[in-house]
Amino acid sequence: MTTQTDYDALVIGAGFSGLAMLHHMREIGLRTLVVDGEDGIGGTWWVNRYPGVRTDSEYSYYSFSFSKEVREEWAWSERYPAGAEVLEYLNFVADRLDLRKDIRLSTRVERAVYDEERNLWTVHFQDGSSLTTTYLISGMGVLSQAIFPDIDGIDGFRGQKYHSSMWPREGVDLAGKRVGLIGLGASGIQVVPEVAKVAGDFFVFQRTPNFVVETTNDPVTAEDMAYLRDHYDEIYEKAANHPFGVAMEPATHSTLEVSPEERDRIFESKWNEGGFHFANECFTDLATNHEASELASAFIRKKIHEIVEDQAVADMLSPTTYSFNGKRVPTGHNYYASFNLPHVHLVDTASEPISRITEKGVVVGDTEYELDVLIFATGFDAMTGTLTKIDIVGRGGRTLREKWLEEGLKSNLGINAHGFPNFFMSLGPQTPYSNLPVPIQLGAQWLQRAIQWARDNDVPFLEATPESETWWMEETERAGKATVMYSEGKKAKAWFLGDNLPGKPEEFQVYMGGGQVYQQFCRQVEADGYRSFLAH
Ligand code: N01
Repeated sequence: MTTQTDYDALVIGAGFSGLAMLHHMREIGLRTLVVDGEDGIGGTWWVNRYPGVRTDSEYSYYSFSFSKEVREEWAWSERYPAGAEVLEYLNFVADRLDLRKDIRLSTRVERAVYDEERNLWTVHFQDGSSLTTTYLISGMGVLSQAIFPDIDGIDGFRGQKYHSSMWPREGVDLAGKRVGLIGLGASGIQVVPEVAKVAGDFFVFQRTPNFVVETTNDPVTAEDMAYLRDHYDEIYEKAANHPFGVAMEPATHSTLEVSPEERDRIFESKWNEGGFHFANECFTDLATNHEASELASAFIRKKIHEIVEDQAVADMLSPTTYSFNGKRVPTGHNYYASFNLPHVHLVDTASEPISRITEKGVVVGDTEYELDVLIFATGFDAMTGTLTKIDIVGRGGRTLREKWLEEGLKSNLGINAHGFPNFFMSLGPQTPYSNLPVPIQLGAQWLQRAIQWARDNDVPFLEATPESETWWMEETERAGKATVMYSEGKKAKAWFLGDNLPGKPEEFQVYMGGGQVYQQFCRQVEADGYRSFLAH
């Protein structure tokens, strides 16, 4: 049945996902609108403006490959582009592909309701207005729903208080101030060296140390960009075929099959290449074998003890309760060396937790650390947070939030959930753990083909079958449990399992079986005539 709607496709979110979706939906002639609650394009990169914010991936594969114009005309300036440069890139993409005219900013979605009779979605906005659309697409981001910790007295702090992902656009003057930081995931790790440069006294409250892979941030030269342009497709293919979406050489040997000397030589050379090269290029099994991961852990602990002068501080910075790859590995830019500065103080809150926050600062044990500024880099309600915060109301008046609470986290390949016809997710939960522009682009291209197929074949809606959801839930769990992220007894508490948020069920939020494997599953769905998306 065809009912007239305001739009064919409405996309929520104007970040990487929203821009890719708009371009690809337009290509098949869909009247498409992107809405975003913020007043700028960029999504994650619009809101995350904390000191030190930059990509953890290298410039050559942190971008789209689908536009020849963008590839030819855009030039990156740093190996790990800063947040402001990524934001510029996304604005460049929006201008170059003429996307802006179909993007409505400062337009926040509150509720979207599926009308079974008419087979359309009505999207309701915060200002009371609404629009109808045939296809509703979420590009709301996977790490966008910020969380503050549940610490006594948090609201009573009288100084300046910021979450890393809600950093004021005009910046914050930290010069000479007493600054505190809670949270040492990828965000906090980037904050440390930058705040250390300017703060008067800097108190870093650490509950769980991380295995940080240090790197250097060299300038990107004209020759580098010329090489990238000449090899774009090849580099993109490499990233698309890599389990984590990075254009890196796949490792060939197990950590356990080489001599200790050879192992150390490889660890050392990849450590020197920096960042994700260490995580991805040393050996095949650093993410899947505990013994292998422990050997990498020992190597990094040794590095920490070489870089950090005070060995007691080095001990504190060395993770022991889980091993390397047990949580998302952050890239460091002089992270460990920052702790050699006399005004940077590491406070261990594992042995003695933060008991409360007062008007003046943070209390650990009997000690009150008085602060002018308190930064929370305490993470997100990852993967599902944006989708469950608003009401996405499917068949029978049931929200996605209710479905996942009642049935567990279920979707077909993270693309669609049963009960929500023609509702699609870019980077939905249970999609690959990856350098994200790659699955974003591939996801938009897959959806373009799927919708085109549905229209060509008079299929009124695509909707995951219950069987496909069960299959994908089991496969996601199988793949997750095969990694060092999961092990009884020695497991990191982190967002990919949902256990960074009290009350959130422990379920793999991401697919750990590899981006290239995931893409094969997606291609198989097409080859099978989208059968697993043809419920009813
Ligand atoms: O958040 P996180 P994030 N008391 O959840 C601590 C992506 N990203 O914003 O480990 C004390 O990783 C918590 O401590 P613990 C990337 O995918 C990408 O840093 O639970 N501490 C942890 O240290 C990343 O994985 C990039 O003991 C508390 C921290 O807060 C994801 O975003 C850059 C606490 C939260 O770490 C999320 O990273 C940045 C409490 N009550 C982020 N509650 C790039 O690629 C929480 N913590 C550039």
